[in-house]
Amino acid sequence: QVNEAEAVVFNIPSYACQRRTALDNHNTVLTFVSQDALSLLAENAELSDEDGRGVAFRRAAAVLKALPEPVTGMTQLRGLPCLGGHSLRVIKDILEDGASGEVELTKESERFKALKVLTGIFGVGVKTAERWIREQIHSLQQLQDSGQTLNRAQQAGLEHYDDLNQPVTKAEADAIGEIVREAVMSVLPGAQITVIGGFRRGKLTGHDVDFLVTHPEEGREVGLMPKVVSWLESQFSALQGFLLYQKTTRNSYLESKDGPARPASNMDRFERCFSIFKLPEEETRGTKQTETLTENTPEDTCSLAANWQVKGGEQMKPAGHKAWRAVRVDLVVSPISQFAFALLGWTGSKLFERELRRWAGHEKAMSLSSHALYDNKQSRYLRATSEEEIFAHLGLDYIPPSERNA
Ligand code: DCP
Ligand code: MG
Repeated sequence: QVNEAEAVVFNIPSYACQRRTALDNHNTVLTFVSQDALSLLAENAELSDEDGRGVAFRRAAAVLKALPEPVTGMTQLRGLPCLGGHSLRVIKDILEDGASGEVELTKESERFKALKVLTGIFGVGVKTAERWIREQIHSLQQLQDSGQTLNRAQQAGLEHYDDLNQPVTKAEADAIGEIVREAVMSVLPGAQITVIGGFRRGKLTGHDVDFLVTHPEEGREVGLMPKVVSWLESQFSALQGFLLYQKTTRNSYLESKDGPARPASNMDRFERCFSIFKLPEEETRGTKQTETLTENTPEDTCSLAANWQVKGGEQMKPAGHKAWRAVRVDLVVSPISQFAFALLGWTGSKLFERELRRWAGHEKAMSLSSHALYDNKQSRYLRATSEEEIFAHLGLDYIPPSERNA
């Protein structure tokens, strides 16, 4: 029994919101492989509408990320939370053989590949993808040939498929941030804009860019989004970003029937805009190219003419190369009274958020949403004006955004 106890090398708490998970985890060599493996199995479960299994794999992957050093043998994993039999089998295979047969089979399965391709289209969820697969649609080409009716979001998603599946860089996120700031400030001076999601956690790339907008005076933020959208849509100059697609949903918090004891778990009711931005490329990498081009003599320019197109007499791009790229951008508007909850709820990671809500419910008899925190024992809402206060209400040590990368 003493040996058993000694075998527990790592001691980490069971909820991801009790742990610090940096982007750059200490456990890169071996667990990096198994982590990808577990994340892939999680993704496969989520794509198969098996959310329970998905979460189990996500939790297991997050435990590996939080370990202070690389795993070298299975005995080190004894006593760790969230590692079920299935996850342990996968890790064991990788430690012993360098790969997991199950993961390799999943990766290669036609169904998984088709689900990934089809749900990779903005506006297409698992249900739609499954329906298409039942109709023998496995690829974008087959989808186009099938004559399926696509909604506006899916049409935009298909049209900009390559751009939207290419990770957004930090530089691009910053450039989008400048455009959003200008738009918001033009229509509501004094508003505050905060980057949320993965970029707030310090990620260097993301699948989209997320922003939270508020105003220090409660109520001034009402109806902001349509004005921001109009401003963005009215900017058609080559140097300004504008919207390729947008869908705005208004704030429905007050009229919702969620009730304090059951706030909608991860659905929130803020005014929100799902959009696809048209980001001019010179916003992020133009300076360098312009410098090179201006150094060119007219003869150089002419000799390049076969491969380069002169546009408007000043812009030069490879022939057929567009001067912009499509980027997914999410805008959320929160009243200042709910700002701390919105900020915490929208910074992620998704698993960290899920674990915060599970901790609140199971360990503290509280209900946490992106709008509020309700104490079921005291039957009252707990106010907070900062994320630190919310962690304190929940009896958790404060974890900064950069360490919420569970
Ligand atoms: N979120 C939420 N409710 C939603 C959508 C998102 O609470 N309906 C939260 C959880 C996410 C964060 O907002 O962590 C941002 O969502 P993203 O899907 O953009 O996730 P990330 O920004 O973390 O990752 P990525 O880099 O892929 O964009
Ligand atoms: Mg994001």
